[in-house]
Amino acid sequence: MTLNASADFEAKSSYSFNVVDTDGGGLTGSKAVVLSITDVNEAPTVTSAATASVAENMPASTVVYTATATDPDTSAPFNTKAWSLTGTDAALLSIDASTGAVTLNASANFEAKKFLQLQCGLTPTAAA
Ligand SMILES: [Ca+2]
Ligand SMILES: [Ca+2]
Repeated sequence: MTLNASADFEAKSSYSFNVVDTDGGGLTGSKAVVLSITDVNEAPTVTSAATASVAENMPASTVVYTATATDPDTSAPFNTKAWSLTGTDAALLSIDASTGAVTLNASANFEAKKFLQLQCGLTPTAAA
């Protein structure tokens, strides 16, 4: 028995079918079978923009960017979000692990630094 197409847990979590054996005399035996699809973790996609801007000298608590992501998975822990920052200027900013809100650690000075580079990382949290 083989699948005609790759199984997708999110689209269909089980398949039901009957297997039938017919002997040379025309008699049959059959059994109803339920095939369960096991959920596999799929990677999230970060959907928020690649650029953002904020006026210089804004207070450090100003939210300068909000990270968003979609995840093909529909149940925890495979669909939970935990945001973190990496990249060149990650140390100058903070991200809220649950909301994805990015704030400056100190007020940005345009004359000192015109661009901050960061990369939003998303890692699934461990199963509870
Ligand atoms: Ca999945
Ligand atoms: Ca996932």
